Amino acid sequence: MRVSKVVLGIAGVGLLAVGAVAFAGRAPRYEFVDFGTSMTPTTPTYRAALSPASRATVKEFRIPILDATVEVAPGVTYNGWTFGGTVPGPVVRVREGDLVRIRLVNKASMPHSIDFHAARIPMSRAFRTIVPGDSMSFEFTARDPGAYLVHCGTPPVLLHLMQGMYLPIIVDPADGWPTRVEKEFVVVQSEFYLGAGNSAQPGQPDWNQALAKQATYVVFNGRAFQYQAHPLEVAVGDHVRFFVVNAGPSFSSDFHIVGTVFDRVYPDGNPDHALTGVQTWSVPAGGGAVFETVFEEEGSGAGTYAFVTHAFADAAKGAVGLVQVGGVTVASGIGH
Ligand SMILES: [Cu+2]
Repeated sequence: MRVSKVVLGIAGVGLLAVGAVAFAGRAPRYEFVDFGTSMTPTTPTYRAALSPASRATVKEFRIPILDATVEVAPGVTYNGWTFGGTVPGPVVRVREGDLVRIRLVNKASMPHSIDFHAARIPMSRAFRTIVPGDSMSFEFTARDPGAYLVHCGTPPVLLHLMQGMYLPIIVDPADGWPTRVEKEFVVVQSEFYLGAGNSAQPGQPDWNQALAKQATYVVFNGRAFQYQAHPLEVAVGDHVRFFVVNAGPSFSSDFHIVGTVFDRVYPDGNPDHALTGVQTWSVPAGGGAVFETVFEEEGSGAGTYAFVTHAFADAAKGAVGLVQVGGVTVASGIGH
């Protein structure tokens, strides 16, 4: 996770930067991340590689809502509505038991809101709509480990989702994940519905196309085909964990990696839901799951692998990427 401003629990440091800094012995306790002062990199790709959650037990996130022109396919721009200026918005990563504080600031031109699927909290209070120029704060304890969707819930929700208002939140289990991995990636699937128009201008939403579920693009992390040109990179022998969150608004993601089998899938991202030996698992719109596999020498070793939604009409519209194992050259003519 990109952290633009972290308050570390070093004695004598940080007290001036933010109020309410707390310490547990010498351990850092409070972290403040401002998604308004640094954006998630989206060039050449939205950054899919994840960093661990910090050890802070109180994590505060300032999330600005911004109108932004985003690139949804190579050379195709779109007038989106965003959390933090990118689609998807930034990754929020916390640990089970953490107190999560959200400060939402509406710097856009429309009323918006934010809905955390990982929160147990009255929606009437935390997920209410705020007008441009307004802000709001709420907090919740992350009680349920998993991979969750966060999205704008302002009606019509379909419109706010197809405009790009979503981000993933990962809640790591209190005792950590049951298995060790060398690499972690986040993959958020979503759809875009662009009406026909002047291709030189940023795209606009097509409401009727969205109602008819006729997506123009189905994408991973906001842009069609981006990880074909720039594959995710892992080493031979790496155990890899994928956090797959499906923002929809309307399609399932039938997540599959060509050339391997998932050792474990955790529906909802909860280790209590463990499945073993899985080829494809469907992540519903508004859902998430964790997928684990290993790219080991005696099996799925050095080479190139495709990750897709196995609903291939959707993969053909952009929801396909590559994993490059072992630094080999990406083969031409890959059939996915
Ligand atoms: Cu919105």
